[in-house]
Amino acid sequence: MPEGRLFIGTKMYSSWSLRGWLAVRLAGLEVEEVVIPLAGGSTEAVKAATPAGLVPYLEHRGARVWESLAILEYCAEHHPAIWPADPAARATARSIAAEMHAGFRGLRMAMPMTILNRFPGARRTPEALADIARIEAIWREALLDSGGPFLFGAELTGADIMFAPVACRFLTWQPELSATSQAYVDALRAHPLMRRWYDEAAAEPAEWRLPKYETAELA
Ligand SMILES: N[C@@H](CCC(=O)N[C@@H](CS)C(=O)NCC(=O)O)C(=O)O
Repeated sequence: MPEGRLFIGTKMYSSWSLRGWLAVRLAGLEVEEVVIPLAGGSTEAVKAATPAGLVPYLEHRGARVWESLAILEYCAEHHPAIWPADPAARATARSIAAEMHAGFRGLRMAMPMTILNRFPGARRTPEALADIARIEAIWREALLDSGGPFLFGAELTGADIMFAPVACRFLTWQPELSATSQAYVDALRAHPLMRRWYDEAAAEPAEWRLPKYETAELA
């Protein structure tokens, strides 16, 4: 019997939904999944179903949670292993998760998540490349400390969840990456929950495709 609902957008495109979904699935919350096809901004069905007009949005045992970082924290209350056990590592993990949540607009604007497509080498804007350099520095430092394959060791944490859509973007747009970053992207892609998300995205109806995310050309 489901204990609530998780509202998300089109799996092909909705990067924030992927974060909320990974957290909820990793925590094992029993919720019904409501997938709303996105219209490319201001989707009426999203506005009608969610407090902030954005997905992801979680309802669980009377709690109403929106914003992906808040959903991550809610899930961590049910599944503490979402954050590293060591307090110093946990502080770093929360810092980089917050940095991802608040920033990297250059990357997000130039290289949207469109996971069924491959556009190698396209849209390497200066702003995107600057963001990628910072992301690679974050990953390098964490992976060096932890030994990988995930940022804080053997298990997926909230920091990995926040960067999972970045791995999707890198698989599509294929900017030049260090061997360390590429290995991390491949580890994320191989995680069972990511495999499930990609499979479910591939099964979405063709009518949900949005032309602006199906091309390497900038509008
Ligand atoms: N800060 C929000 C961002 C959520 C967001 O921008 N979601 C997009 C989809 S990826 C959305 O709902 N857009 C409205 C729409 O497409 O109608 C979060 O962390 O959850």
